[in-house]
Amino acid sequence: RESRAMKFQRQHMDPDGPSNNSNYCNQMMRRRHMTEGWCKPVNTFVHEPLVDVQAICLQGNILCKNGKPNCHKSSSSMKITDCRVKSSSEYPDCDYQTSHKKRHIIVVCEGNPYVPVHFHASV
Ligand code: T3P
Repeated sequence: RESRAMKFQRQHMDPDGPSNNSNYCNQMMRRRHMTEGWCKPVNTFVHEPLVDVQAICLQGNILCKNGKPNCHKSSSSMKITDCRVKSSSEYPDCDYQTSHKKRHIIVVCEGNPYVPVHFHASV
């Protein structure tokens, strides 16, 4: 079965992207299986090498909103794409707004090896 670390990579990693088109989120949310059963409302893809995203777990340790100490903020800003479902979207025709940004990202890390398992926010 899929580990939490593999799930993070499926949902949030696209190092070679983004392809330069406004359909990016519609294609990627489907291709990465986030439009099955529902349209996942918000999802961020990170366009940086996997090793650089994994390294965030060794950077800027911050308290998570739930009080746990395993949130980490990237020391540099990263290329990301936010996908947000449009209010007019109706399952199963999941329709997303695509927004390319450069932001610091906050991830939750877990396990041994200590790797990202959850995308928390961009700031
Ligand atoms: P996951 O836990 O599968 O990584 O917070 C609920 C979900 O929304 C969570 O999914 C992360 C995702 N999310 C983003 O991908 N980008 C964002 O900027 C925010 C706020 C949430």
